Amino acid sequence: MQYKGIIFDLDGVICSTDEYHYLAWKALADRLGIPFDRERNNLLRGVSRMASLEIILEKSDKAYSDAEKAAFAEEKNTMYRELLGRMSPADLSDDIRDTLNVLREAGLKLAIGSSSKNTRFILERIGLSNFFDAVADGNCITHSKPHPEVFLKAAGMISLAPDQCIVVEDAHAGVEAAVAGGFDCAAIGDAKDDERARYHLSRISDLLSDLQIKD
Ligand code: B16
Ligand code: MG
Repeated sequence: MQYKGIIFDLDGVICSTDEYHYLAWKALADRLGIPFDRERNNLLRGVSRMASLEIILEKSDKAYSDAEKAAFAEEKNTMYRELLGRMSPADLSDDIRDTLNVLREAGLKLAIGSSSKNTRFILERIGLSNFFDAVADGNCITHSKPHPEVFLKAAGMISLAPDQCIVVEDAHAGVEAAVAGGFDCAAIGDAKDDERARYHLSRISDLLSDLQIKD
């Protein structure tokens, strides 16, 4: 097997916090009278908090100051964290848990590469605080996906080159980031059919057969 490490996106790959992002952004958009639906929410996948807010405000006919925008982002994040607080290890699917364990037993280095500044909190909620060999997240980058910075950071943390790792992503912006960084990508969920990805997963455990780790 050509890979020595796997870098997982978090939201939409390891857990379904993407629905909580939607509910929190939707509450803010409704309060401001801005049209927002699940289709528009898909544009926010993998994108940083402030860049997500800018996409939502594109549909507003009002101009807001930087201070107002910062307050909106804070308001959304407070609602989002309240929803995250309800998560528990039961929110980790059997498919993800079993796959992670098989990959670990196969000797692969496992890392997280997420745009989210709430990554540590989420990992704690789902009982994976101490599972990964490295966590690169929104707190340690200056450029959000589709820039490859977060994946390059994660690869550096596990001392591997991009061509020794595969990135698992659910966002088109994340697939773009992986490819731009020189990584092979396995796409799942919203980005499953993205042609830039080398593998197309219906579920995470497909990774085991695609990488010939387990039939
Ligand atoms: P936060 P990922 C991304 O996480 C989400 O997909 C994206 O919707 C969100 O805006 C971004 O994190 C920032 O999240 O507000 O928690 O810092 O998919 O890269 O794991
Ligand atoms: Mg994601």
